[in-house]
Amino acid sequence: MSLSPELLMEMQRRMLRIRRFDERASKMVKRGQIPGTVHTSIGQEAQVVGACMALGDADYMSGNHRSHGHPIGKGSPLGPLMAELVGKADGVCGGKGGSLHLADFEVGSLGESGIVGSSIPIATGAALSSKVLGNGKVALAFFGDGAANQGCLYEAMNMAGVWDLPVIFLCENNQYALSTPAHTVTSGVIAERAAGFGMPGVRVEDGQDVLAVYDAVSVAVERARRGEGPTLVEVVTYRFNEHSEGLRLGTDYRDAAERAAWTERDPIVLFRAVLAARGIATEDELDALEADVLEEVEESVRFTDASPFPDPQVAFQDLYTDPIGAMS
Ligand SMILES: Cc1ncc(C[n+]2csc(CCOP(=O)(O)OP(=O)(O)O)c2C)c(N)n1
Ligand SMILES: [Mg+2]
Repeated sequence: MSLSPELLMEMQRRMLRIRRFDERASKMVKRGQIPGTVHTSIGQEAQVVGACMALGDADYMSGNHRSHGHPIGKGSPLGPLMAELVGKADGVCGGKGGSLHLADFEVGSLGESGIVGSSIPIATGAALSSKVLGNGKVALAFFGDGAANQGCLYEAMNMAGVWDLPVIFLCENNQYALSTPAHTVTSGVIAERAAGFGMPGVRVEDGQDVLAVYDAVSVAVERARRGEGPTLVEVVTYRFNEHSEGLRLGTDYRDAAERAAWTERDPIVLFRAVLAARGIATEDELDALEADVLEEVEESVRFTDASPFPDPQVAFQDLYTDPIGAMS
């Protein structure tokens, strides 16, 4: 697939945004500036950005507990996301959601939750609404290898298959659910489960290659857009950090040699080399991009610092919608 230099540079920019944003969030949570914990996508940026950028701006996406990167990949500005992590009034959800509940409807980010597997029915429902409304929008659900064993995935895949819904089931196989290796709890190959539901199943073996992910998801998006129905895409990747920051699960559940081999395959370093080798940007331009993104993240922290905590009076606002106007 031939992609414009601007698009390729934007992929690198968004991967860098995720990396620097998550590094900053990791520091802030350890200093007590962010309540609770955060789950970073460090190491998984290619898989996130490749999938998000294969979608159109108006398309839908739903995430999980490891989901700062998903709205960033979809183009969300960093300030309101960082402010949300800290619980400030200018956060993207008014400071009431925090790290586990970012939603930015402006970029089609329908939300995320700590309930493993919950992204799946949400995106499937969004795809059903697209089909009923005929608005041409595609929906993508991000979920992990652990979530791939939740029953709701198979209920959703069955329904999406029967109704040819424009949905993509995107399994981020980072090979562990907390400290549980996927091969000890997962029978067979996740992508091959698609066959049981009459839909294509694709396994991207090198999820550290943003273009490989982009290409695979683009095919699925085109199929959905043509009205031909869902696709299951499994992307093999690796998280570089702990399951969540400060969790201290120990390190013995992941072999040191395995970790070293994967950290060698840093998606941002790899793609920088591609951009340079293809003459898309000079080393100086790539350095400037990195400095620019660092400044964007610092600006998001200044935005957060300048924002107040929410007024207690708004605590009970926005808890429920008024779905059919029954209260009026
Ligand atoms: C329904 C449910 N079961 C269990 C948990 C506890 N839990 C939180 S994250 C997690 C592991 C998820 O692993 P995976 O789906 O592979 O995503 P990853 O963290 O690797 O991105 C578990 C079991 C939960 N939050 N929700
Ligand atoms: Mg996992």
